[in-house]
Parts: sequence; structure tokens; C-alpha cells
Amino acid sequence: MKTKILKALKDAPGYVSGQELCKNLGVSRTAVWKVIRQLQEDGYQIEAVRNRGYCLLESEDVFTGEEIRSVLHTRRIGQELAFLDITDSTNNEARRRAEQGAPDGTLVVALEQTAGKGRRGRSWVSSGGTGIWMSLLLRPDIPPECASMLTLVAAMAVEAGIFLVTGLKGQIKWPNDVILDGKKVCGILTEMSTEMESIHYVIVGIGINVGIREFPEDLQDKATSLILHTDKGVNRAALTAAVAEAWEDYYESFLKTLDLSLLKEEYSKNLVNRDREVKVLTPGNIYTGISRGINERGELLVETADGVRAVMSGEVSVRGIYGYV
Ligand code: BT5
Repeated sequence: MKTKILKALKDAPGYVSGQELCKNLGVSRTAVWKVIRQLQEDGYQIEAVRNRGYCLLESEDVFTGEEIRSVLHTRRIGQELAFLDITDSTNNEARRRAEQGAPDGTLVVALEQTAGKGRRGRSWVSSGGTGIWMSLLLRPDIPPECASMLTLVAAMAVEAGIFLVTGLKGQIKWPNDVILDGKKVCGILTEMSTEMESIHYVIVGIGINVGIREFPEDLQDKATSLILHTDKGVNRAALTAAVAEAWEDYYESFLKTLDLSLLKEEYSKNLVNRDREVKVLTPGNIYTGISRGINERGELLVETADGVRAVMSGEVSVRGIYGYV
């Protein structure tokens, strides 16, 4: 009912009468009034005027499950949505839900993570109310070796979502970062559970720094957040919805070919180090070359003196010659 009332308020050009809400939803005036109170507590500014009804005033950045639902236009992602005030990691929460049978497309979002994860046991700074910490639960019918490409698909969706909502033009650092002005604004962690040769489920975890103004010292040189690049506020619900919507479009292209044939050109165009010299760090070897974009399997093509090498993600890091990017 909360979502329905919020939607009615949003859709109305001015006031919506309490009576009308009661009639349309088949509930009492007190029930409507209670929901209005809850919405006000969530941060919505709702004006209540005798004989006219309720009117939703412009609200800055209300970040709740209801708000996401009210702006989300997806076919699958987020139709099942869990919005939590706090959790250890949205990837862990999505995994727990997956084990309980949560459907494909389930979206888990949290205001705060107490144990946000990066790749290979690294941690992800995700303090309360400063970012979008979200995980998509997918149950795709694809071979396990294709799953790492979903990280690249997610990076494209984040880059597109950020541009749509803020006008800021990010770039992608292969394979899993979105970069703004040379620093990391988003990281992606894809995890999966396999059964024999097939995928049981995949979890794509996305962390977008929105309102962090100061980072821990060791991250100051390489991390940034959206608020540091715009003087307008960033609406987190709108951005969550935009990323989910962009994800669906890119994912559909991926599913057509089970690779990145249809996406590699756009991905490569947005690559931060395209046609520049990069350093490839593998466990036993470091070499340099020119980054030339990705191939259809999502491998980074690096042109070296001995020819073009296709670098697989995994144990590899790629750095610019002069620093992180
Ligand atoms: C990543 O790993 O970039 C993946 C981050 C995924 C986070 C999301 S949040 C929602 C979901 N739930 C989770 O628990 N995780 C996902 P990696 O490439 O390994 O980068 C990790 C490194 O980035 C750390 O070692 C730090 O150096 C740096 N870092 C940590 N927190 C950061 C932040 N908030 N912004 C930018 N850089 C950060």
C-alpha cells in the first residue's frame, strides 16, 4: 500500500484527496493517514491540507525500497527487492536469499555494509548513507566460464546509469571499475555458485560511491565519489533504477550471443586506458604494452613487442604507467 500511495502522490499534478486514495485502495482514512506519516518519516515532504488532501513536495534524496520501486521500470531486476538498513555485505545477503530460493532478478540494496567485500579478500569501504551498495541475483542458463563477462556488462550499466542521472561521463577500467577523473567511483564483484558444469546462481555486486567526501588515507589518491564532481545532489533511488534498467538492456545483448560481441565496441570506447601504455601484473610476470580494447570474451587486448596478448581477468591487475589508472 505504501508503494501505491507514493505512486499516486507522484503521478498527481497537485493534491490527491484522502477520500480518493481510500476509494481507490479500498482502505480506511486512518490507514491512509498512517502510511502518509510513515512516508514523512522516510524523508518525504508531504503537505496535508484540509479539504484538499495530500501533496508531495520536491524531495531531495529519499533512499528507500518504496522510492526505488516507484521509479523502477524493469522487466525483472528488482521486481523482488530487499532494502536493508544494514547488512554485512549485500553479496552475502543475496547469497543467503539465493540459497532460500529467491528468484532470478532479485535485487538487494543496503544503506550500510559492515563487511563490504572487494575481490580476492579485499575490503570495500561502504559506510552508512554514502553510497549505493547493491547486488543482483541472477540464475542464467549459461556455462560457468561465461560468468566473468557479467562484470563487464555491469560496468557498462553503471557508466550509463551515472551519465543518465548526473550527466557525469565516467570511464571503465578493465575489468571491474568505473572511473571519474582518474579515480575509482565504483567497483564490481561477481561471485557464483556452480553445480557440476552449470551455474546455480550468480551474484553481481555493485558499489557506487555517492556522498563520501573523505576517504581513508590509503584510498585518497585512487577513490572518489559522485558528490565530489557535481554541485547538484545525486538521487540514489533514481541512480539505482537507472543502473538496473541499463543492466537489463546490456544483459539482453549479452544473452543473445553469450559473449560480448554486441557490446565490445561500446565497452572499448569507454575504456580509460584505450591506446595508452599499461602495465600488466600477473603473479609471476610484469610486462607493458598498449591497451587496445577488449575482444568478445571480455579479455583485454594488449599490444606488446611480441604481438597482441589477450589478458584474462582473474589473477591479473592492469595499471597505467603513472599510477592507478
Ligand atoms: C572491487 O574490488 O572493486 C569490488 C567492490 C564491490 C563492492 C560491492 S558493494 C555491494 C556488493 N557487496 C559487497 O560486499 N561487495 C559488492 P577490488 O577491485 O578488489 O577493489 C578493492 C580495492 O578498492 C580495495 O582494496 C581498496 O583499495 C579500494 N577500495 C575500497 N573501498 C573503496 C571505495 N569505497 N571506493 C573506491 N575504492 C575502494
